[in-house]
Amino acid sequence: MKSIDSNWLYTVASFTVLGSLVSCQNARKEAQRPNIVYIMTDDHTAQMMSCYDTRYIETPNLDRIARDGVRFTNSFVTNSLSGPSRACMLTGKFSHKNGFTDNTTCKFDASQQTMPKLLQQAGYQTAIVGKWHLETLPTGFDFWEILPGQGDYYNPNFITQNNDTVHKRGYVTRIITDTSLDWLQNRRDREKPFCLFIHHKAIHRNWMADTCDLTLYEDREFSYPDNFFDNYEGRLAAASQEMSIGKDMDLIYDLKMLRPDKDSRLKLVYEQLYGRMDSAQRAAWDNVYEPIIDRFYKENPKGEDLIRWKYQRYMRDYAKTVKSLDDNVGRVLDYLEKEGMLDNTLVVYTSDQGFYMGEHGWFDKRFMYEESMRTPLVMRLPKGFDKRGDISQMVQNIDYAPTFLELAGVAVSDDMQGESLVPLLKGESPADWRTSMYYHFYEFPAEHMVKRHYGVRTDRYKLIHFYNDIDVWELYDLQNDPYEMHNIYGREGTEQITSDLKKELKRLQIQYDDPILNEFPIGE
Ligand code: SGN
Ligand code: CA
Repeated sequence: MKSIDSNWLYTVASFTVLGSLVSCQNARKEAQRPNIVYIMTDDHTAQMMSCYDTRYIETPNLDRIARDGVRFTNSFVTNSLSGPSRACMLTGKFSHKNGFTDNTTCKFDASQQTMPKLLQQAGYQTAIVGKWHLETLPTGFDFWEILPGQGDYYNPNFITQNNDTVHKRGYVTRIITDTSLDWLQNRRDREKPFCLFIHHKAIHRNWMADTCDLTLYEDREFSYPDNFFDNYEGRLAAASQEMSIGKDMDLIYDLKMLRPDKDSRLKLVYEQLYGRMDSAQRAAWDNVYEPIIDRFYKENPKGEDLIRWKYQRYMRDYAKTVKSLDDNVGRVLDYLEKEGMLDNTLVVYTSDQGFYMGEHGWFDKRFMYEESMRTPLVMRLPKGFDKRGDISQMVQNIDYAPTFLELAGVAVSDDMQGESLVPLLKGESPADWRTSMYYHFYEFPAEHMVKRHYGVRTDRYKLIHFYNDIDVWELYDLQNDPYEMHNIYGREGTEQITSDLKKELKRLQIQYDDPILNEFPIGE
């Protein structure tokens, strides 16, 4: 067992003592153990959060968490995809250890050790509402209500604990928040501390906003990232993806340009989603989109004009979808404040990964490049944690499980591969904090066609090996080339850096016990 700092925590043993007086004291102690509200969204990237990036939109409620608490400026995932990311955070282990390497072939082994199970054993009430995406049903939660698969934005179905499917009317972000607040107010055991996961479907593709937000951002012209028109020179894997706004973004499914006489690859899927709306929702929808559709087919942009038009539509729809999320996070914060619970609660806001907002001409994620390897992470801290402002150490989503456990006074099991962030939340700067990170993406061949790859990132450099149907290395100097446009692998003068990074990569593969090392042994 890893040691835990217990000067303000209570030992697990104390919770088993019986007797009315003692249980009364215990209730008081229980009330002091911090609660955890862990809000995770889908595909919400730091570029679209004003506490990280002021170029595009405003997110006042998310910024409120950062302003009152801490903002991690170097927060990363280990495998940039939904299911894998969720499995990493539940287990505190890399994908090759928790078994959930990709969305298409895996089912989560629900019998394995997870952070909510350990919290539950230590007397926490645990709950999850929203996106789950792990194919098997949740275990380790006292209460759960999850979306089937990706779920729907409008009038979604939920799978409930007795394995029923219930149909709910309304917009998914609001419904997930309503259910979560209802659990907090009416359904939990108030004698126990709790850990509540509020896991949103938004802002996943195809970015359908709530009816009340549809008119927002329509007059805004978003600026283009410098590498919007990228030619992928020297980057073979980047050249062969299928996630480009120009080539792969669907005019009807992604951008809502539905007209009976027009066709597209994903038209049918969009018609199903559109068909889920009731007449009032559809009227509000059509009211906004019909004039845009008319203008689009009349003006009929082509070439670069069309790509720019697609980008503007994409940015607007994504921004509108964030609005509901920001508002609903505000509702949760207001509730905790009103109930006097904010000071004894860790509120976490993060995403299952980052996302491309036109960088390299893309949407989607998967690559170990910065925009998708990163994920936003802000926290409001319970009392006793004085750190405020930025935390710049490199952290990964495998760190959440050990963090929540240490916070709850539960020993972190040795087989967890993440590190507890508690020292950072206390304002400490541990001398032995990680100086490099490991990454491994598996889902290929699959949608978007991002090739399998693994690699190491340090403060300054990134080394990536793309494998499977290719064998290509990439090296980036993040200081001189922060947007990863120049692959300098094999260039004269990079021999020492490359050899040091390969050594570090091998060290990490051994430390984390990734069997890929046997397939592609790294020499001395
Ligand atoms: C769906 C999307 C993809 C997306 C994956 C994974 N296609 O398959 O664009 O990359 O989910 O996303 S869609 O046509 O169904 O919208 S993840 O966040 O769940 O991993
Ligand atoms: Ca996602």
